[in-house]
Amino acid sequence: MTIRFGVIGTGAIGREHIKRIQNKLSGGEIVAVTDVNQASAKDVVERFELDAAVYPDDKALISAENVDAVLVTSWGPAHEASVLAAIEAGKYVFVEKPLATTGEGCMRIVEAEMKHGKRLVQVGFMRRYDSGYVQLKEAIDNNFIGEPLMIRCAHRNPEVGENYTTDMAIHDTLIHEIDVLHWLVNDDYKTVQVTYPKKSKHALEHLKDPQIVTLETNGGIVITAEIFVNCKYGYDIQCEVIGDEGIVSLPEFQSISFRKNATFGTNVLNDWKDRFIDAYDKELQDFMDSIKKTGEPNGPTSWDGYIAAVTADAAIKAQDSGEKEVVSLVEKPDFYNQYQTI
Ligand code: NAI
Ligand code: ISE
Repeated sequence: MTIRFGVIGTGAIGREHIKRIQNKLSGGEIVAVTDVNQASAKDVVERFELDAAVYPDDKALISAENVDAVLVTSWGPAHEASVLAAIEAGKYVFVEKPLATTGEGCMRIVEAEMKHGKRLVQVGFMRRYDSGYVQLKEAIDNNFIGEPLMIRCAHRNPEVGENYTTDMAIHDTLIHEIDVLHWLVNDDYKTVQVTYPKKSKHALEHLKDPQIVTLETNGGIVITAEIFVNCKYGYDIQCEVIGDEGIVSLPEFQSISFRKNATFGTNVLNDWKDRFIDAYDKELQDFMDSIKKTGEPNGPTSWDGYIAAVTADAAIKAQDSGEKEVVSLVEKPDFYNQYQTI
């Protein structure tokens, strides 16, 4: 059985996912595409030589009979409407982060999925598939460092465009840490606070950069996450978990080291597309394999998307207030307790 995908949003990551489904992974094909920029959708079909129809909008694509699964790779604010329409039509959905841009939006998706009666949605929190984070999780779960007490991490991009705003540091960038860190330590967040160090001279006038986000979990773990999206030197993801018996750190991206011109060095990547390339492959392969095997996806759920969005909402509030803001989640519905996601 081949899973026939319809793609909503043929920008940067839409194109990456189309290429991997079409040329690299097994069991899927692209049969439909749409984009508010129709020229982009047509360009993708020609450029990648797809045997795919171009639809005028998401609704038309979702209702196409030959579309089994919808890949939502449009801008974050457009995700909710497409995901809800896909659930309504009973189609599988792989949606890039964020599931929706607010906790309320994610809750509407959670409710629609529960009403449908079985899982249809997987959220693109690909770090859970990254071998470095998987090794960290194994070490923590096996008590290798005792009880985790603190986590220090950094999410650095070389630069961002002028459309990138201060709140995007949370719902577009930090959202990856928000998801992966509570999964790492099997805990939920209690509070969040944001502080602003001295501003980088490379940040545009409207953007506060860098930012330091402090998260506290219900179990008392304190996490400090630096978000620095104009760091200039490269794309760099750091994570160190400090326990009462030792410390574990995320492995660096694998690269040759070199000795040259009186320097000992190693390369740093420049682009998110390369840093988690294996994880993107694995998450989509798992989505297809799991649907074929069990009839449902296996990766991060709508509930995971909800947790991330509620935490992001509190962090955005904390950006303005400067105070410690409470992260208040509703009780997890039984529907999602039955799923042992990765
Ligand atoms: P992009 O701007 O390159 O592409 C988005 C595309 O969606 C554009 O072509 C735009 O015209 C189209 N679009 C917007 N609204 C639409 C709608 N209602 N219907 C159809 N098409 C629509 O953005 P990019 O970087 O590809 O990001 C897309 C999504 O993927 C975002 O949610 C972003 O957060 C996420 N993302 C995830 C990454 C990851 O590491 N998992 C990395 C980069 C992006
Ligand atoms: C982008 O949308 C991503 O998801 C990247 O992983 C992240 O590093 C970047 O800051 C976001 O804008």
